[in-house]
Amino acid sequence: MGLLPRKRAGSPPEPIPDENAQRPAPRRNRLTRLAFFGAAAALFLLTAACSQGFQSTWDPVGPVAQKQLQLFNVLLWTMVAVFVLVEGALIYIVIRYRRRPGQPRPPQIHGHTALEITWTIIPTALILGLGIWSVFTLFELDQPPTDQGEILNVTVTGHQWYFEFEYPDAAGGKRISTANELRIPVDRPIQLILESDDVLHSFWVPKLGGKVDVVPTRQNRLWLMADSDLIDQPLPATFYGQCAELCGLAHAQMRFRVTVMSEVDYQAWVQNYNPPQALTPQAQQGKTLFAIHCALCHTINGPEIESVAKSRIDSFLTGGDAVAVPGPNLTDLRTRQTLAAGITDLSVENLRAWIRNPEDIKPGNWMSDKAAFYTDGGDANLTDEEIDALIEYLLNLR
Ligand code: HEC
Ligand SMILES: [Cu+2]
Repeated sequence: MGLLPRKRAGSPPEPIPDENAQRPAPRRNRLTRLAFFGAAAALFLLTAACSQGFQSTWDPVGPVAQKQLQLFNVLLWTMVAVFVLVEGALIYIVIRYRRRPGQPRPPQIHGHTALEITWTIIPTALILGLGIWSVFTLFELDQPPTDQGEILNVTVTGHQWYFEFEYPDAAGGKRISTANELRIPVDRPIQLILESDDVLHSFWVPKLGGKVDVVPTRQNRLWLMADSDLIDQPLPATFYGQCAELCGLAHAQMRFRVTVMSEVDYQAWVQNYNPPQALTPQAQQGKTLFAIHCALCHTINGPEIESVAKSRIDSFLTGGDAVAVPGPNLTDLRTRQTLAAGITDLSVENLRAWIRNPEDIKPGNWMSDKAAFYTDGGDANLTDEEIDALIEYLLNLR
């Protein structure tokens, strides 16, 4: 550090007027400062606690999230090193070469060719290196591996405010459509095609990978894989996802789950999707009510015929008064853990509360807004018996 105060020929110290010499030192309020540092420390601890959570990127369970974490770690620690070096040098120099009372002002020097070159070259090299590595990682994660099991395609559609998952080729050509809970087999690459039929959303499962924007009129791609070596809990294991792009009133309530299953369990789920139903008389009544009140927006009998799905979406997009809103597919509702994009657990009680008045559970949802049996955000125009019959039908209780 002996370089800095060196006096260079031809550049005598420039006198700088000392403006602050006469001013009294400002009084600092110790309490305010203490409160500030206290608040900062509390905030730090609070955010540090978040890293232990269900949506932690520090605990990857698949190769994509793992690669992303690696890149993040390298970027983070390089920058920490730069920060410590630069700030350390700064603090050292400020203290070492400060103006001391009774001594002449230290010489002011401007420009030192060797130093200027050094601190231009080092950051340039760092940024180039990190930038190139980032781009390589991007390319590396672009395509799913072809040598690690059969790739499973899933189309993800973002809706206000839930995600829909379609499996065009789940098994033996069987089509499957579900919502809010994505089921995937372990140790197989999953190729996700991301679409939206209303506004921008963003698909993110912190422990598996992401986030990729879900953009209307576009198809984005993202692949994921759940690695059994990294999952330290028995299967089926659930991981938490979240829409990561502000998409409207209930954006923060737009959660989803990814259930990682063994291949055998996954195939069994595929086989049991939309089973033949033997309905009790009550469920039969529920079926009739469903056709009258709910079928406008929901499907309960397997994936929807594409033209019907399209007309539903078109009517949603072409005007505020359109009644048909694409609602979650309810075919496999009884196999899910949660209701309305992870807001509450799926139970008869919660389902009853949801149908009675969804606004109480998820403010801003389109069901209370558009379904004819809710007038002005109030309770449903349905009797208790009718709601019970609907629940019996939805959960297919026997
Ligand atoms: C105007 C369209 C519309 C009608 C009619 C409608 N719903 Fe919905 N429903 C929705 C939408 C949209 C959602 C998604 C709400 C959200 O999560 O933001 C939804 C969500 C649900 C859910 C939660 C689904 C899940 O995956 O967790 C259930 C259950 C449900 N509706 C049942 C019904 C029943 C039963 C009826 C008939 C009595 C009905 N809905 C009528 C639009 C509708
Ligand atoms: Cu969203």
